[in-house]
Amino acid sequence: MFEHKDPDYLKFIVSIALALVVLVVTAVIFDRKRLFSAKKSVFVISGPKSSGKTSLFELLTKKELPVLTVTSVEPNKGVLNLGSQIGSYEVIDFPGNEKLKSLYLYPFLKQNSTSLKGLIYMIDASQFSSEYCTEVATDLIKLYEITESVPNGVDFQLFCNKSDLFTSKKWTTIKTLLETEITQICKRQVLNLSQISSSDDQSDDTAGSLLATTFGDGKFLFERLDGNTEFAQGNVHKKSIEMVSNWLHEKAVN
Ligand SMILES: Nc1nc2c(ncn2[C@@H]2O[C@H](COP(=O)(O)OP(=O)(O)OP(=O)(O)O)[C@@H](O)[C@H]2O)c(=O)[nH]1
Ligand SMILES: [Mg+2]
Repeated sequence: MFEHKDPDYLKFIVSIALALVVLVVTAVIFDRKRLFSAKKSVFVISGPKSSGKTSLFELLTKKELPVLTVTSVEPNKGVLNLGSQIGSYEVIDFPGNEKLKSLYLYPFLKQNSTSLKGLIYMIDASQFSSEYCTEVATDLIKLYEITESVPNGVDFQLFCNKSDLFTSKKWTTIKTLLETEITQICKRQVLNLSQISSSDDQSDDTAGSLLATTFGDGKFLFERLDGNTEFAQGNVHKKSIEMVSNWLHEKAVN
């Protein structure tokens, strides 16, 4: 009797063992997938000096305005709590100083561009002179060269801060001025590169080719970027940041 049952018993043991092996292999594959698919969990705050980045960072992370801010000399990291249903995200406020951006911001973006939920770019709308416009346009080109190199790019919100000051420009005006300025800068870059490449075949034309894709009828348009760039305005001083909060919620759930 036992001689007839043994093979069945063995088959049963082998099936169980096989099922276990399949389970373990699936678990390993699933974990590897999780390891390699970057979790988008960081919001970055960037922009020119004194535009209000640290003030916004404190308001978002501590729900209150700082009594006094000084020029940041290193990034501020904090937790952005978007409620129990959405969860928490890391938020980093980078200093606006040019040298500090090269030290902290650009390397961070290059290493973490796939884990970025979005980037809030703060502008002081009350100081938007032609020099300030050139500074912002140049800075945005540098950022887009990094963020547009990842699939689907990175979403930006260009927050025009300090709307409480009577000299501040509307976001619609700022958007038009920036598109014109970025067009001019890119055209100059493309021209310079074509002059260099005619004398030096080894020249690198990534900046020109990347931004050339965002031109329509010879003009740069924010809408043509892979990442979505939205404009908003308000003022951190009076805690008028609904447009930032709405954008953060929208990006977090998507
Ligand atoms: N009027 C007005 N002032 C603001 C507003 N937001 C920030 N400020 C002031 O702008 C100044 C600079 O603010 P910060 O938050 O330190 O600016 P930042 O962008 O972090 O500057 P850096 O760290 O140097 O890059 C401070 O004196 C703030 O009080 C605003 O909405 N309206
Ligand atoms: Mg600061």
